[in-house]
Amino acid sequence: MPISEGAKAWVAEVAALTTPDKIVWCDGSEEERVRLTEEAVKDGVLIPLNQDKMPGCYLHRSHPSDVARSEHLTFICTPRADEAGSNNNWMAPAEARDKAGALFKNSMKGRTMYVVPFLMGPAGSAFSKAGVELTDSIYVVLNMRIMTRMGNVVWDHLKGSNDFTKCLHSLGELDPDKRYIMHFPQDNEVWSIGSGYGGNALLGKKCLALRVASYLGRQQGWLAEHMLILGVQTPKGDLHYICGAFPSACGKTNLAMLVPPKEQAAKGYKVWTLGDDIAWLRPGEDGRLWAVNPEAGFFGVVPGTSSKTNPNAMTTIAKNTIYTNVALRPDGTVWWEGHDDPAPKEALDWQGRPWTPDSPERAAHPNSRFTAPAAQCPSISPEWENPPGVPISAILFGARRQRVVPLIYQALTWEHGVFLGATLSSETTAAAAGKVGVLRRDPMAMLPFCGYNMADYWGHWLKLGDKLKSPPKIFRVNWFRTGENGKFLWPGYGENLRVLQWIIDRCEGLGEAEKSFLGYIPTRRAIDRSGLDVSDSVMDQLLHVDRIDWVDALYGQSLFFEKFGDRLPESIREQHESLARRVSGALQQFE
Ligand code: OXD
Ligand code: MN
Repeated sequence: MPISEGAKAWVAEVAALTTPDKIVWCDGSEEERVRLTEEAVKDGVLIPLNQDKMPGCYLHRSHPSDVARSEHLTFICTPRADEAGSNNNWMAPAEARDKAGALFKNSMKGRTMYVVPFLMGPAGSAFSKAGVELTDSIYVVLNMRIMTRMGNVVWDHLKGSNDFTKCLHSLGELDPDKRYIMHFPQDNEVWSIGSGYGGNALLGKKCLALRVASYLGRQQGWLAEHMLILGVQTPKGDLHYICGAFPSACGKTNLAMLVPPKEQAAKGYKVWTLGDDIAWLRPGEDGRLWAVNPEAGFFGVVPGTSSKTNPNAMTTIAKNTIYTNVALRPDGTVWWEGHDDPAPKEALDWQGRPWTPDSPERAAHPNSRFTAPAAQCPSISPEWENPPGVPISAILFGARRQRVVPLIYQALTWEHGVFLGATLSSETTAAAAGKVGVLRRDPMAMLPFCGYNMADYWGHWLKLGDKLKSPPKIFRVNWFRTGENGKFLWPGYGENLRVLQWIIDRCEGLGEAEKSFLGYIPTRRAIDRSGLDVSDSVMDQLLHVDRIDWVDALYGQSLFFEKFGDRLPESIREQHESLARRVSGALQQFE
């Protein structure tokens, strides 16, 4: 199919602004991958790893100040500020275009501008969205090749139409003071300058597939969510698909690639991976909710990944993977904190400086990443590129909470489930710039990614539920609860399947539960602990809910909801009040 005329005109317009020396139209071919990789190696952007031990793998070292998403420099530029809401930084579109436009002027002088057509979603799916990224970063091009369906497939998909998201990116000066990530959702356009970091620069991911897509989804009756998608095959052979929203770096990739523990595998449980970060959700004609993963690769956090925590990821990243900001061993292989191998006697750290186990700093950056093709994952589901997606039985909202939140509980209704999502809060991680370990509200794990007013977003969730004859059941999970000694109470990783089993039981109308003021909580024996060293008393601690803690939590929720004023949907307010009544009822029972 010929290249869309709109793309040609836009490329000419951007070239006039950014004045690159050369323009390269990417076609997605293997020959192109080889050529661009060679160029990246020649320019020092990629360092080839040991090709015998890690075929097709490369290391990239970023600028030391460009290692995470820059949320404070990320803007939603809708015509009115209230459309973006207090959850977003807002800038008027004209001002944003002026500010960023001044930085884009001549920003590609002396550089090549790559035209990267890409598809979010499987080829041939009516739900897929096309984008074109113009970038002066060869690292971005090679990552986009893994993370999206990149190349001529897009012109075939578009069939001459100009219905694509315009994604303009330049490394600029890689200066945090000259960095902006601007979204113009009403124009289906994104501008990003001054950063090469994945979440800021691979514009198909957070910018298109979450911020712009969430805005479009509201107009078109669907949801773009920060969710993994997995399938659990039960011993009976039934398949249940589950979506899970967790804030960045809270284990979505590990859960998505879960390997059943021995006991569960022997019983016949199997887990399939469909996606680890983003799900697009639509009501199907059958009244169920259907999910598609718009991405084609995984951009995962490296530290902590090992054969114990995520064996499927270890296999996935053994070849054809770009590593960013990990340590380099003398034999040309990579290492990070939490790797299977013990710390090397000597290595180069993520900035290329000599490192030994006595060095005061970490060898790999805490937000170092792998970019790997999803198709390489041993547990990839045969359904992962299914054009209509897969039907969802359950939705999980999870976050990192050392206290207060039990291992698992089930929402009473869809509305209550939306409330659980809206009140999600988590201790912060290294995936975004800022302090680690601070509690922050992160509704549906979408705080940094919702492209419009969060109150309207909750309203959209509620409305969408009305369209579902068989809505997924909604659960809150917390793998991160700690005991008095500060250690995690729940073993996590593969053992999380035991919690998924209860979830599936509940979806099938089984699974023992008690109704508490929070929702349905499993009875102590409802979670299968066969072969697992978790005592009754630890299980009780994991499932315990403390009323006083929840009086406190209710207060925090009120303060948060106040920020949304009259826009807060009535039903969310009612859920909050009804939780308050249940908590105070529970308190009175004990007085
Ligand atoms: C990611 C993130 O990279 O959420 O997925 O930061
Ligand atoms: Mn993410």
